[in-house]
Amino acid sequence: MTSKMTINKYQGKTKEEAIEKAKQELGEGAVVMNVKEIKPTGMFKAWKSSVFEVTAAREEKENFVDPRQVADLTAKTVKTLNLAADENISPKEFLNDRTSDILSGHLTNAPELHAKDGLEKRLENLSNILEKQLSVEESRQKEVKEEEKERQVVNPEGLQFIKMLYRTLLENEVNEKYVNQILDEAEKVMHSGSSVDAILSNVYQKMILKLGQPDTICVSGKKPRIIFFVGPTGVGKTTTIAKIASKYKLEMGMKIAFLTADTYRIAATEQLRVYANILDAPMSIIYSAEEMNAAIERVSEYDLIFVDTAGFSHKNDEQCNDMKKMLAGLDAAYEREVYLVVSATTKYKDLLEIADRYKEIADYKLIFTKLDETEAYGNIYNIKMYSGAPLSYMTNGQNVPDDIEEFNTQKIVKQLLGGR
Ligand SMILES: Nc1nc2c(ncn2[C@@H]2O[C@H](COP(=O)(O)OP(=O)(O)OP(=O)(O)O)[C@@H](O)[C@H]2O)c(=O)[nH]1
Ligand SMILES: [Mg+2]
Repeated sequence: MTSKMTINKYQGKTKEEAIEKAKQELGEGAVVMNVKEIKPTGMFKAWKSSVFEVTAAREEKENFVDPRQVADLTAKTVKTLNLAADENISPKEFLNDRTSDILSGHLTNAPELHAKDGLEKRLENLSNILEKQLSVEESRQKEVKEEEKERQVVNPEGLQFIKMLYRTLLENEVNEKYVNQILDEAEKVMHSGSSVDAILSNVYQKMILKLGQPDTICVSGKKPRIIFFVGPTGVGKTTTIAKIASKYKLEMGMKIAFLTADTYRIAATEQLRVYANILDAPMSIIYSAEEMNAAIERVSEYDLIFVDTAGFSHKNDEQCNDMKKMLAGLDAAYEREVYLVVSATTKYKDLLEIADRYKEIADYKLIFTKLDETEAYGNIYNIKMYSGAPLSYMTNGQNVPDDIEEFNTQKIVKQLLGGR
């Protein structure tokens, strides 16, 4: 599973311009690690504008990890850790510590708290750490000879730190197999001289790469673009449509229209109607794929057509089939995107089933809602890893249109690692 990583910095007048440059050089698989605004300095700073510097990376291997392979990996972790044994901390103790501390609730003793403060500070300062590590690692790579690499031993301080990261990730409900995978990969590139900062920046980079670059609505393609929102009941599909549609209409001046296939519940269509009226956008109610195509035909000169659907339980076969038919019935001339909307508060096991169920319907991108209702974002990581689907948006409240942003990978990874 080891892989080569290319990492570089790119500047632009805007964040988007810098990311574009990164994509040109690193390819579409480029992932943004960090965005820094460089404020002008010097005598004429008032006349100069900021420059945006983006640190982007690309890993030369597929992002998607088959969950079945992860099980193997977890088993392998034991072996890797044996190699990383240190005289002061035997690998066995270390491994046991990883889990037993959690189980026995020894999470909040004083030194641990102190260490956590340090972790939070480090995460706040992460862009500097990343930069420093970039140059340190470059020069080290040249120094370290191959056979030396094989004898890598992590120092006790490093091991303690890894243990703390392990606990923090578990506390944030990242599934244990993924936690092991992350730390296992990080341990492979560690050596006796690895500082705590080096470990942190390595783990951070690994996680960002795994989550991949967010993929939101494509507005440069053919018009009209049909955007479907599917997902379980009550997760926030209709609200999220209203938020996204508002942004495209009000901030980008696009022509938008709504369709709703949510005809199962009384008054379900009324909710979308209210938003359609506010945004002065046409809305049609559709009962079949034929009606959908006819309705799209009527607004075919529009940029984006948002399709709201009825939430249904992943256990409901009939509704699942109806949805499959509806999506499959879309006239092939139209370009479509499908977003699976899920709540960050849903239980891990249910999310796995939901991810599988909706895969039968279509390839989707993921939207996570209700981030304001939980502290533990581990499921975001878990479901991304399990489904391999791109991340797109995240929402954090009921306010339309404000409580939404493009998926902020850096922010989420920092939180998962114990930042605020
Ligand atoms: N706290 C919080 N509430 C949200 C968020 N997004 C949506 N909601 C609320 O969740 C509830 C359900 O939202 P809807 O948009 O109706 O959900 P839906 O998925 O369309 O529901 P159905 O159509 O019944 O399947 C509403 O009270 C929303 O205000 C969010 O990000 N945070
Ligand atoms: Mg709805």
